[in-house]
Amino acid sequence: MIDKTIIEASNDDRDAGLRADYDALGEQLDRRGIDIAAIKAKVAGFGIAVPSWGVGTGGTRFARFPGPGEPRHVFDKLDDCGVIHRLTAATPRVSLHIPWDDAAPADLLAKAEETGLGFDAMNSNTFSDQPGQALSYKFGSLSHTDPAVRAQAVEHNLACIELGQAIGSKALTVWVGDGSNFPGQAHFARQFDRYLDAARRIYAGLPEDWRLLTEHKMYEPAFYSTVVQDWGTNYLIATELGERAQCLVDLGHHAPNVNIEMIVARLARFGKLGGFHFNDSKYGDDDLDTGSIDPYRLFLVFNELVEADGPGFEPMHMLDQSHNVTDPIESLMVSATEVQRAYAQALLVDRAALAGFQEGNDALMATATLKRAFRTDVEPILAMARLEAGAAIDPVAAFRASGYRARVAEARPAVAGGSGGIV
Ligand SMILES: [Mn+2]
Repeated sequence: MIDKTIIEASNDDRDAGLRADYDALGEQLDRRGIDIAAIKAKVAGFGIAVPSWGVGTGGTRFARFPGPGEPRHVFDKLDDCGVIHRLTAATPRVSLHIPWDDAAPADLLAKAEETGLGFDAMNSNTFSDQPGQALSYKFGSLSHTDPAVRAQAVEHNLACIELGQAIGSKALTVWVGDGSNFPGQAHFARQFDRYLDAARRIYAGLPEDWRLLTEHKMYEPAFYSTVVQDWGTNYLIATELGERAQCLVDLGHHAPNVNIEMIVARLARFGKLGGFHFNDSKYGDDDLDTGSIDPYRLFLVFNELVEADGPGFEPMHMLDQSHNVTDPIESLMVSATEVQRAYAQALLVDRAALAGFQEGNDALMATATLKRAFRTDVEPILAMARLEAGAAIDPVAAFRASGYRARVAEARPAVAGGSGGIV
């Protein structure tokens, strides 16, 4: 995939500079009572899952402009995901989407072994119709008025669990597009009751060591009302279903300016924070690259995660974004790094000082305490963690030097643009 000598040559050019920067940062942190090696060890152990659908070029409902070497199937996708992990050492797992990635478990496991990857949460799809499907999801899936459609959607989710079990996954993520486009179209209470009833049947099929993560989204594809529209409804679902049901927070699935870090703190406090889909946005569910618009918000989310950390607190972390104008591999590498950066910055927060300022109502110093951590350039920590793991100091530079994209473009025929983005 990526020749070892390419990474080594790329790192040789940057090694001395990195060590000087790392030592300087280490001295600075030492004066603040922080052990840089401890932070680096935590960053090195922090993995972010890559979505299989993220390595293909995304799009909007207007158009899609594919790049060269688009993955043709799940095995090409795993190759690309393997490259991302090889160069960043930050993305050890892939999240599959069924039926897009459906394949024989033995073949998936063999490819995972070859690419050095494992499998994260399984994702079901009842928001679009598949070829040969008996009943349509046009008017909903788990909350559909027709019990036969609901049964079909439940069966699909159970099949996702079955495949996931065979490949070592431990969670099922469910997002439905169910909702309504007109006032009066759906009866809110009855529709939600139908959803809960169907979700209970999925939960009943969940293995003991699995979690069911439900993902809320404010709007789209339903534009008047959405069945699982916000964290409040999501919390109700997780509470109704049981202990192994938790909420998944996709950063893009909220109204603009919503205080997501506070939602994170609330869900964490009550044991219902199951995981994340990281991305960034300016206006809505933009699915822009993580940290590209508001890195401070990402940091504030991680500040709450570090604050809530303790025994049994194990939210899952995955990227979920659409790469419309960049090479998806490059975007995913940069985004995984941005997640690690926010985590490292959050680890630098002086929590004792912050608690003191909070108790003393010193708003200015409390916020300055956060800003001090956020302003610290932790890049040498991230880069050193990569170097020590045999990955690249500069993943994008090494990727471009490798010629991987041009190589796979020869093997993978160009695909037509078409329409249809990624949700
Ligand atoms: Mn998502």
